Amino acid sequence: MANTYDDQNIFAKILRGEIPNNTVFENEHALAFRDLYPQAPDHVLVIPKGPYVCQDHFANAASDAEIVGFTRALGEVCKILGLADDAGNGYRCISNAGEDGVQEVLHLHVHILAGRPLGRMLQKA
Ligand code: DGP
Repeated sequence: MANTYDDQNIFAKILRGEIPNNTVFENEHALAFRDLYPQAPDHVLVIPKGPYVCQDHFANAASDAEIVGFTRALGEVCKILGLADDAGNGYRCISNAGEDGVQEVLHLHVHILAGRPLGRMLQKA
């Protein structure tokens, strides 16, 4: 999978302020906002501000500061949603990549889903 970043993707437009979003949290390296098509009562997307296509691209190419900032943002969103430190009933993080992962937006994003029983991790295709 080529990690060629297209800056016309929808999340790049959100980062540039060209499209509105429902922001939950923001720091220097990451933005978290509510998914437009929520699949659970809480469905937040956390994205890095840098041009990374997917999780492996980010993990291999981002700076340490970006990785820390992004990871801290995940933690802050869990706090904001009342999920951190064993509060709440748990949650699931999903990061889809590529064709088999059925990634629709080619800018790295981690889905945080919570607020209802989420079922088994995978269904048979
Ligand atoms: P994925 O299949 O993992 O690439 O998920 C992409 C998600 O992005 C999907 O759950 C719907 C969400 N999404 C698509 N367009 C927009 C948008 O313009 N705003 C927001 N907030 N979410 C969007």
